[in-house]
Amino acid sequence: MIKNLAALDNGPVTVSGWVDTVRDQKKVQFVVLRDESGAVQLVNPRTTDAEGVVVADEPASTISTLSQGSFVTVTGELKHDERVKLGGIEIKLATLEVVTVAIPETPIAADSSLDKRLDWRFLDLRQPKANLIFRLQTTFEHAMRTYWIDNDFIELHTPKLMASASESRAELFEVEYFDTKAYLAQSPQFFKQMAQAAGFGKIFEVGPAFRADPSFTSRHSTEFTSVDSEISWIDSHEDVMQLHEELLVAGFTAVKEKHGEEVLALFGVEVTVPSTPFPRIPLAEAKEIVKSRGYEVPRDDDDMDPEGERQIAAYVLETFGHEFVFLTDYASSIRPFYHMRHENDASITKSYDLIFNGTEISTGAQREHRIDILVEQAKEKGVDPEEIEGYLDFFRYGVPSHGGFGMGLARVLMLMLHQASIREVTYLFRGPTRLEP
Ligand code: AMO
Repeated sequence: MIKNLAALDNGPVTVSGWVDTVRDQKKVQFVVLRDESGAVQLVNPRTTDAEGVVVADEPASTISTLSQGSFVTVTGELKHDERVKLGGIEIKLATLEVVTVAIPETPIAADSSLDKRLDWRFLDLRQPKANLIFRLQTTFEHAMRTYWIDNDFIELHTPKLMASASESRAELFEVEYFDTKAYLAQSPQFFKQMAQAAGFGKIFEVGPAFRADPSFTSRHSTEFTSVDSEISWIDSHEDVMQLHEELLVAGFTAVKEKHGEEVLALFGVEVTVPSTPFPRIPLAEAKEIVKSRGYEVPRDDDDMDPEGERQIAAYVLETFGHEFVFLTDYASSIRPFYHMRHENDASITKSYDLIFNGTEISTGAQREHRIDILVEQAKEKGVDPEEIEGYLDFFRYGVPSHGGFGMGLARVLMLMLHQASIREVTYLFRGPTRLEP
């Protein structure tokens, strides 16, 4: 790989990569060769005859015809030279083999529309910024996984084909399943709770989730990677929030250490490891705060709308200097039946949404584990207990107090890197009109 060349001594090398630029000068040719690890300058002094006239020999003739993006393998002499701007090394060419000639007309350019770039995603992903996004994602996931494993969590892989909905029926993908119907999992919700009935205690899953959401917002996709965790023996949703904080601190610390400088250089963004505890504000109070800032909340009895989320985030940043805020105690009327309600006020739930840089990245809650109350809450929400018999059975055999959260991985990356759309940070985006590539 190109990045390993810097550590080698002067001498013969072989390297492959994509042609980035060609400077075809009279006496010398320069080629910048790139791979995912970096770039190196190739130099080819032209051969001249006795009268000083340039001779058309190899590899000079081939270099003159190279199109950008062609994939080549070269051999030559590596030389360390501080004067070379690109990494202080260059390769004096001996041979150049063209493996693939790129089609000269590149279908996308830096100013192409996002949609066009997504059509040609494999070319789009060659940009160093895109490459960094997915290396960063790997680091972030790895750090979370290390946290879970160090803390004795069990990793689950739950089925994505289900017999019933786990969240709102409105966003459900139905698929033919032999002579019956199946649904794509919107969340591992029921299965991660089942693990508590099974006595697993602490679990996590990073896997796909599907939502038949027809909207074209910058933060929704029809398939996304959901980061889920669920724990038993909790006193309240406060325990879930603490787990969530520790996990994010682990993830952000690793990202800052490994990629902080690159993120600053390529995205102009400083990665900040959040301090704990994150601010916590009950939803009703948050609405009063944004109203006092002059923002008209569309509905008092509904979720915080996207502009409200931005307003409360701005308030939290100004007041506490924090990029995260837990909005807690959502009204029971706008939460799923499985959220536990407060003992002294059943109109509010022991739940939260986590807002990061002005957008929701997660929902979490303590779950209702008492079967009678759970059935009542399901009926009240219009969920037919017969349809979720299998789920309700968990609670007929005793489940400890428990809670957990689901977090959209791409949302975290989008907000961490100040990207305008989830499409930029999703390897292959899926939306209402996009099923390819
Ligand atoms: P919720 O429906 O709020 O909660 O989803 C949890 C988180 O998943 C992400 N998310 C999405 N990301 C991209 N595109 C979408 N269409 C999309 N929908 C959701 C968001 C969101 O905050 N079962 C509960 C979680 C729990 O209580 O454990 C659930 O799914 O980041």
